[in-house]
Order: sequence, then structure tokens, then C-alpha cells
Amino acid sequence: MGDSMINPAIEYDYLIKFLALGDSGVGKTTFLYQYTDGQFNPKFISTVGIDFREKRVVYKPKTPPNAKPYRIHLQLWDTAGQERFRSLTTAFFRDAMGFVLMFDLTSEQSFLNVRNWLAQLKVNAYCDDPDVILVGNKADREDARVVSQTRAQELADKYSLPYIETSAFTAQNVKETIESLLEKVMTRMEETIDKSIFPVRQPPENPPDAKKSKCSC
Ligand SMILES: Nc1nc2c(ncn2[C@@H]2O[C@H](COP(=O)(O)OP(=O)(O)OP(=O)(O)O)[C@@H](O)[C@H]2O)c(=O)[nH]1
Ligand SMILES: [Mg+2]
Repeated sequence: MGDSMINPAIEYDYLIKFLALGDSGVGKTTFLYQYTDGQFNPKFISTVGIDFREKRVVYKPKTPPNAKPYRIHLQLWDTAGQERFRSLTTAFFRDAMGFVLMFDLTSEQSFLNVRNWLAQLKVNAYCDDPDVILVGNKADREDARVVSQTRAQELADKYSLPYIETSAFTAQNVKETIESLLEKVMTRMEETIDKSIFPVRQPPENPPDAKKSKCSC
């Protein structure tokens, strides 16, 4: 996978929407900013409602070996973790194809709340079993860590989620998290095509809008 500058004139094959969720202060905005702009923002400006960032990437399917790469337009929805925005932010869950469920490795409460966020996802996402990656952020703050890797991995295993530890400060695993989620979402789309339930891949002669697609269960 590789990156490219966003130029609205350049065509793309798929519009993929991801959404970041988790308690206020866990680092969702900072993580997404690190991913799209390659920078760390030390200021905490709590997100009001919802925001989004965009990035173009190229996705190369694993099979067949000579598969043509896809041009992906990633829309990354950044939700407010604060309770007062809950009804607004959960309304956006339905439109997302993949989720970054984040907690803060230095905050026990944010880890305990992962179960509540999963319950919200179950009610509001596009299907019962959406693609989710559990992310323990602020891995650079090892001195302040209160959630061990073992505990987090146990929770992830319980819900059959992949677990990854990241740092929006050092950029550790930031790109890898999004790439891994993209891999899951694209694999699901390919499987759905194979079952001929949802015709996502369009022949090149179709008009550009017809190439945009939404994952569905
Ligand atoms: N050391 C360190 N600080 C981080 C990291 N990620 C975020 N922060 C800091 O944590 C604070 C909160 O980060 P935000 O990204 O604003 O948190 P948020 O999850 O978007 O919070 P809401 O918008 O309220 O839901 C900021 O001061 C960030 O600089 C990280 O990986 N390491
Ligand atoms: Mg935020």
C-alpha cells in the first residue's frame, strides 16, 4: 500500500469510510492527524460532535498474485468521545465500513468502557459483526501504563478482535492499524463479490460515481 496527495480530479476505485470511537482523550483525533499529516499534536482540543479527515491510498489485493491495485479514497470519521454527543456520533456508525475502537493504555476507565462502545457498535453499526480493530493508544507512555498488553489481548480475544498498540506521538503502528483495517474491509468486500451478493467491482467503462461503493452484510 502507498499514499498519494488528494486531488479531487483524480479518479478512484473505492470510497472507504472508517470511524474512530472511544472515550474522550484517548487520542482519536491525534491518531488520525498523525496518519493523514504525519505530525503529533500535543494540544487537547476535545472534538465537538464529529469531524473527518481524508487520505488516498493504493491497495494491492493479495490474490491473485497479478491483481490490479485499487485506488482507495479513505474517509476517516473522527467522533467525539464525550457523552453529550453520543446520539449524534452513534448516528454515523451506520455509514462506516470499519472501526478503530480506541482506549488509552494509561487510563483504566477508557479500557473498561471498551465493552460499552462495543455494545453501541452492535446496536448502531451496519451489521452485527462489523470490522473492528481494538487499539491501545499512548504506548510511548510506558511509565504511565495501567493496562497490560495481556489484559487487552484477553479482551480482544473474547470479542474476536485484532488488538494493536499504537502511539500517535511516535507514530508506532498508526499506519499499520489503518492498513490492517483496510485489508479486513477489502477482504470482506471481495468475499461478498465472490458470493455474487453485492457487485462492488465495476467494469472500467462504468461512470465514475458507479465505482463508489459501500460495504454491506
Ligand atoms: N503521549 C501521547 N499523547 C497522546 C497520544 N495520543 C494522543 N495524545 C494526547 O492526548 C490528548 C487527547 O488527544 P485527542 O486526540 O484530542 O483525544 P480524542 O480521543 O480525540 O478526544 P475527544 O475528541 O474528546 O473524543 C492530547 O493532548 C494528545 O496530544 C499518544 O499516543 N501519546
Ligand atoms: Mg477528538
